[in-house]
Amino acid sequence: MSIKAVIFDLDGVIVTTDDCHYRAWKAMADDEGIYFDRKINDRLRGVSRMASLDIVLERAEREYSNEEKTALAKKKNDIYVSLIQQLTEADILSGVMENLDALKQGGIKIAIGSSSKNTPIILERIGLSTYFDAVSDGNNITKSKPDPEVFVKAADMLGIPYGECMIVEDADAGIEAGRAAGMTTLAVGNACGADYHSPSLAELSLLDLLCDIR
Ligand code: B16
Ligand code: MG
Repeated sequence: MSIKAVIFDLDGVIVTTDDCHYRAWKAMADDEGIYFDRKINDRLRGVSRMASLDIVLERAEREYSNEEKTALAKKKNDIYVSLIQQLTEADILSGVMENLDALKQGGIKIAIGSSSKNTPIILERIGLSTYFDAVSDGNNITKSKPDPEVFVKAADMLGIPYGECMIVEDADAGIEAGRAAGMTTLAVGNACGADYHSPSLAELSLLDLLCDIR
């Protein structure tokens, strides 16, 4: 098998936190009188908190100072963190645990590669804090997806060459990041530009796919 490790995005691939992000941004935008909908929210997938805020503020009727932006990002995050306290193992997406267990049994390393600074809270809430071989997230990177940094750091933690890693993503920015890292890419859902696509992990045996890739 030429792929030795699979690096998973978190929001939208492992767990259903994407709706919590939407509700938190929507509450913040409504308070400011800024138009925000699910189509705009889709542009925030995989994008860092501050870069996401800049996208939300495209619809604002005035300029915001850096201090105001920091306060708005904190306000959104406070709402988001309160929402994700409700997460449980039941919020792990369908097909995820079956695939993760099979990869582990097949000797494939597994890691998280997420832009989110809230990754440790989310993994703790869903009972997977110690499950992955490596966790690379928004707390150990300086550049967000589509920069490859988060995936490169995950591969370095695992000690696996980039060309022997596959990334699994739900966001265009994440697929771009994986490609920039020289990794094989699998898109779940609507993300574009990947080597492989699947509607979700419930429809796919990742281990079988890796065996097919020579
Ligand atoms: P936070 P992922 C990303 O996570 C989300 O898709 C994106 O919507 C969010 O803005 C970003 O994390 C930062 O999250 O505000 O919690 O640090 O998809 O890369 O797992
Ligand atoms: Mg995602």
